[in-house]
Amino acid sequence: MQNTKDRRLIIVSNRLPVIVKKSLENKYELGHASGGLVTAMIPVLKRNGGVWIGWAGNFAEENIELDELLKNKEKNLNYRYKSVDISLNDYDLYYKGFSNEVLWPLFHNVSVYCNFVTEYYEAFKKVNLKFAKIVMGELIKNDFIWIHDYHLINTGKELRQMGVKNQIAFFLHIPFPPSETFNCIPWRLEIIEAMLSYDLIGFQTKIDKKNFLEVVAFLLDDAVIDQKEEGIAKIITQKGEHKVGVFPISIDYDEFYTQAKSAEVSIMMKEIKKGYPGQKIMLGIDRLDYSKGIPQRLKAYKRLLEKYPRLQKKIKLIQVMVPSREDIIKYANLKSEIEQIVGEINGKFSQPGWIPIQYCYHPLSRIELLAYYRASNMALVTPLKDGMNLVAKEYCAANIDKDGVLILSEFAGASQQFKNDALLVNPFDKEAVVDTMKEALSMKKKEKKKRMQNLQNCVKKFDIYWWVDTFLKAVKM
Ligand code: GDG
Repeated sequence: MQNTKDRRLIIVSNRLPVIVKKSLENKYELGHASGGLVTAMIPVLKRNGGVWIGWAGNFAEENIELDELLKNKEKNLNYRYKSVDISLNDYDLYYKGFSNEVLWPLFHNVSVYCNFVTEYYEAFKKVNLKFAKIVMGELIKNDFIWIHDYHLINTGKELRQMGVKNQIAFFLHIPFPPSETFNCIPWRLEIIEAMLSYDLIGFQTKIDKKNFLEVVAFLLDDAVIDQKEEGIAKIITQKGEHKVGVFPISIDYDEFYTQAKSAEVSIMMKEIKKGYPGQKIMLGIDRLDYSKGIPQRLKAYKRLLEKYPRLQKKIKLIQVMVPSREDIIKYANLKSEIEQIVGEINGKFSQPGWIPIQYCYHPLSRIELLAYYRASNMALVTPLKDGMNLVAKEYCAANIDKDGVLILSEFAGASQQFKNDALLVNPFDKEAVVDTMKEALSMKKKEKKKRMQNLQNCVKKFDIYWWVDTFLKAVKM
């Protein structure tokens, strides 16, 4: 078999890294999408080349001529984009419905948030078939197809049914839940069978892999599982052999580090710090999502100010929230809840010259993002559940002065790699989070430096190129 590196790579994900927007002159143009999958996959395609298939955020009914716009974006790139049109109805049922009101809460272990609607599942299968047809239109012999994330679990199965013999792998960016949670979904058997259309199924952590293997053992009587705690496990069914592995996703460390060191970022960092003289900056950066634990974090900050009143005027929480899925009611309600808590805290504690929380509800540019990372004395990465969490890794890569502390939830995938050098917290335990914030605020310079150096070494060694190489090696093993 040809080396995976020599074969053309076809990446398939729900979203493309470019997104259609209307300009002030009412013209359509392409902007940049943000999110963990995009941050991770751009360097992979930059290095390996290939085709990226996904949705550009437009609706089929808008009849936008995307090809020309995409061609312009591809200039100077060694990879191509191919867009998949989605109708308004598909968006409602497949994207908002099945992907984000069923699979997302289920996989993040909150089955009570799931709306198990049969129509959603039907639309999910229909749109996955559509993606598979677009892949077929692009496919040449020996292409390696790499499908990403929960929205497209079924695409591999559709490709197999069309007779595709190419190697197809799947990577799940979000957690895989324990058996008792997964089993709530009425279509559990079909979903598991769809996941077994792939030659390799990749997870972020050992826990996700273990959960998946337990579900397979529970649901499929005929599956033989050759399980190894470390390394690649094998599942043998009547349909064939499937590998299952753990691949903690990462970032392009060198790119983040170099950009964070640039004059542009340094100047902006100084500006930010100047805005808060004599204050230690605590930073939260998240997509708007209930999995990120933002209300819990804000309540812990409030408790910190109550428990240690001397800290008032000496600390500042900067909470950046990137708009996401606002047209889903749970997300719209969450935004209101967060804004109410921010308002309460600022209302209760503000004094002349000091407001406890600076709250931004808009995306930052990469330069601003890095400047905030560099300016802050600690990052609060406290999700209730998270596949990996790249903000934690970016914060470390950007910490040029090695004077920051990472407070990290034990329920973020990243905690598996960072358990010795980040301060791990249970985000549900408010008092423990408060005590950990206090510990971080009082940490000695030497200890901060030692911990941050270790964290940086880890992100540098296990960067996005290590991740892709390890994954591709496992495919061909
Ligand atoms: C999913 C999984 C997994 C955020 N705000 C801004 C901005 N971002 C970028 C960050 C980071 C990305 O978005 C967020 O990535 P996360 O990993 O933290 O979270 P998800 O979006 O939920 O990603 C996650 C990931 O996939 C990869 O597998 O780690 O567990 O849920 O890169 O920098 N970027 C810019 N401005 C912002 O305001 N430019």
